[in-house]
Amino acid sequence: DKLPEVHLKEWKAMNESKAETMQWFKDSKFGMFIHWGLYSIPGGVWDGQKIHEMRRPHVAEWIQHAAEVPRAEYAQLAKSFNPIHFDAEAIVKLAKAAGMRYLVITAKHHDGFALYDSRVSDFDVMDATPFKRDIIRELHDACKKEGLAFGVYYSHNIDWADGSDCRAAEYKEKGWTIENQNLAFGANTWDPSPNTFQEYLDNKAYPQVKELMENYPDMKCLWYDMPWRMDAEQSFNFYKIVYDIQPQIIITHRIGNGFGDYTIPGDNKIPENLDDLKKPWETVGTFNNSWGFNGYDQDWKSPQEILFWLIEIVSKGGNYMLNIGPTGLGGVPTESVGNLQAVGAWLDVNGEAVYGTSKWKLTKEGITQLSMGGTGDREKRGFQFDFTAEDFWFTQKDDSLYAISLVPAKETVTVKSFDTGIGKVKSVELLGHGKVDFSQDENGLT
Ligand code: FHN
Repeated sequence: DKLPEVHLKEWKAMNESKAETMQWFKDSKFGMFIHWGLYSIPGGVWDGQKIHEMRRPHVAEWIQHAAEVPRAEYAQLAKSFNPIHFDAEAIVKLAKAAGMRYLVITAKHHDGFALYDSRVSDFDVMDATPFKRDIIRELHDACKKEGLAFGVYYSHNIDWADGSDCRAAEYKEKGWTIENQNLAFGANTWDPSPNTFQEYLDNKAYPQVKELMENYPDMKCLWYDMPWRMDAEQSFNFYKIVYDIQPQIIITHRIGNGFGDYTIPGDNKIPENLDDLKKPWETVGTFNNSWGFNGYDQDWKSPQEILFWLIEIVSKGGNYMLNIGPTGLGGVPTESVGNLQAVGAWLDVNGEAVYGTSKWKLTKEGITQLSMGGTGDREKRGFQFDFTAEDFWFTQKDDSLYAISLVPAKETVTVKSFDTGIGKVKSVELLGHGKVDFSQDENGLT
């Protein structure tokens, strides 16, 4: 309702071209998110100070903001960006081994640095670094070769190098401060760029998104983030640029102003009230407590915890996109590698109960673990693996119902929700094992 009628009509028509990708998205369930950029070099520490000792959010890709690093000083990092361990194919193979069906990487994060060859900015991997390899191209091509779906993240609003910082004067006038994060969240007020916001959009953000669309064909999704300060016209433009070149791409609702094809309930957030979610959705999650590489954070999610997040989300009908943060040298932290492989081994056996499923009338039985949220705040995660073999999550597909347990059963188990009320069960199979004997009565399926 904030848009002229003509845009609304156009937008609705645009949605129609996305049906196939939308179905692909709903079936895929598990993806890899990659936050990688110049901030991966300091890895959460600036001048000996840890990001947790600075202001929130305590995530390493926010180091420039947290330490109020002047733009020119931060840009110096590019000179030492030489990630010799980066191997696009190895990353793509890791995602596949983990059972992930798609990959989304930060083409440009809030620091404004592009991981690809941009004609409209010198602050990119080709012009500003000794590495001079187009990271987006390499990952795009490796995904194509390996048959993994590909998408990019683009910070359309916040750009500490050239962009949203320019509104500092406006914030000051309104009495907003950096501490009042709801209002001035993400603004570069310490060393504002001379651009106006419109100049940034016209000369950098819109052209860069266009370049991404032209240079990397057959993408599945575009991950816009943090729409604060976008007006409806601007959000619509970001939507249209993508549509005009790659109409099949689906877009996160974080584009702003109600546009977007799918919803992100929150970072590390599993939604409670599913009725609020009008669109297909995806929870994105950190592996430890940061998106960008944090050299001192060893709080890695175990394979069990990752499976908990995945199954809890899938039972509610959503997708889980789990993040890795490669180091400044391009390597993937060992814990991420090992834990992802373990998750993949579980999915090799049990994937049928995950991919291509939808939510059943009940999401789970016996499980008391509550949903959780919070990035950078371990205390809010509060995960404990205290499930039993009779705690189940449910999914469904065609005429099959799936009961998923994360604890192997030693002898018999009863799924109470599969009592005679659901109709007569014809056969029961233990995935990875084959048919098993069962009985069904008013107390459940045993
Ligand atoms: O500020 C960013 C953050 O660095 C990270 O990219 C996450 C991922 O969803 N999104 C933003 C906060 O919502």
